[in-house]
Amino acid sequence: MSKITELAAIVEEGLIDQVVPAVQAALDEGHAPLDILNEGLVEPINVLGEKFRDGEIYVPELLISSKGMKMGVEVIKPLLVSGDIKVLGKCLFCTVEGDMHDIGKNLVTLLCESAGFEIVDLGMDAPVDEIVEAIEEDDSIQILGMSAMLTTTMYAMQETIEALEEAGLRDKVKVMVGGAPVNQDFADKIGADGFSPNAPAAVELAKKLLA
Ligand code: B1M
Repeated sequence: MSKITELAAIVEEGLIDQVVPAVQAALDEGHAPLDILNEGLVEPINVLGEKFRDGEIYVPELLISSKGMKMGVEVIKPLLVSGDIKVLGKCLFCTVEGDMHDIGKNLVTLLCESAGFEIVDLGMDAPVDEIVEAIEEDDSIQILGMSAMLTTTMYAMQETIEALEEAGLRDKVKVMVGGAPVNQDFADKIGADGFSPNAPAAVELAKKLLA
């Protein structure tokens, strides 16, 4: 069994004390940091997502494994983010109001940062007013990226775009959206500038929006 497979099993089983040594073991075995991230840390969360949907596991198991994944990402992060890359632009990222899912948003943030974007991260459950205020106060922000994972919270993206319009700030930033319930049709409907289905595609979209 490869060290990445072992890591994935550790994250899935929620054995969080073993995550950091297992990430190190996968690195020592010669695996690329991005492969360790995708196959060893994100994939087990996807597997758990299906088990959660099917009622095989509950919120506490998800929380423990999510925590384990984050611990692993902290080890990988410095290896993905190089110190001497050209700054491509500045993005404000958040998960929208009422939504506590930040794993996907953190991955998008991590990959955009490692591609060369400067990031302001408002975290999860970000109130509309706080987003608008942050954009108003920082002239260098060029992209607003919003993540939503619940069908009930995705409409906060629309509210945010409307609030930006009301504040006369809509033309100041490009707006990109993502998250499991979001798709291109929804992005078009709410007047976003772009949608991406995953983190690597989000990096390409951010580059395209600023081209
Ligand atoms: Co929640 N949850 N959850 N949950 N949870 C889902 C989303 C759900 C689909 C599970 C299910 O029922 N099958 C369901 C939503 C149903 C719906 O709305 N239709 C659900 C539910 C119901 C809930 C609660 C209501 C459960 C409860 O309390 N009864 C509750 C809500 C809390 C709240 O937000 N107010 C809740 C809580 C939680 C935890 C806290 C336990 C935990 C989150 C921990 C955390 O994030 N810190 C959690 C988790 C882990 C999930 C699942 C299992 C996994 C989500 C995840 O992290 N996936 C999820 C089921 C699923 O999606 N399979 C589920 C891995 C991640 C890498 O993928 O986030 O999709 P994802 O991100 C991708 C893309 O979407 C995209 O790129 C990312 C990387 O490739 N992307 C972007 C994301 N944001 C982007 C932004 C961009 C571009 C691309 O541009 C800006």
